Amino acid sequence: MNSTAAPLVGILMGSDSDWEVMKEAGKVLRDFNIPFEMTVTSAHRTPTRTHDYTQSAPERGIQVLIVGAGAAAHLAGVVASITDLPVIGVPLPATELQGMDALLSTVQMPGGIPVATMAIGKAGAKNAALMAVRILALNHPVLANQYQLYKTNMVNEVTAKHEALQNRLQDL
Ligand code: RP5
Repeated sequence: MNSTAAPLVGILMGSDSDWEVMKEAGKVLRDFNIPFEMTVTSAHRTPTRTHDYTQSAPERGIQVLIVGAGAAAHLAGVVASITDLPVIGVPLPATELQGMDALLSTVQMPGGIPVATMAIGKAGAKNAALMAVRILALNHPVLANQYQLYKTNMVNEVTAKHEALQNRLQDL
């Protein structure tokens, strides 16, 4: 894929304080050369901006939305209520509740408006991007091949870890 082409994925986050976690999604998309954009917008603080960004996303070529938010994290659900694009939610650990508040706010959608909710935090942000890769790969064979290679590399890494563990066992 051409990473400088028009963005296919939009990443929304409720605050700039979400950047440290949400950049993990950006890293994955960058590694797959998927063009993406990122924006800060809040369901509660900037509802009009959230509405306008989401409504204009399809006409700008966006095919998948990744939405990270912490606390009373309604952003992914609100976005999913505005658009028919697939919405992947990432609950963020922004308060003393360490993400449990955001997890429940994001995952407990009423029937009718789906949000594909990932794990809390960095693993969730990473998996959100990988889910976007899987969705886009349905119509981009090059991406499907890249994803197969990604999985092969993961298998090789685990095998290498197993072998390193055998060496450590010898030293017990
Ligand atoms: C949420 O509130 C944001 O997504 C963020 O995780 C959390 C705290 O935001 P700030 O007070 O740091 O701007 O809306």
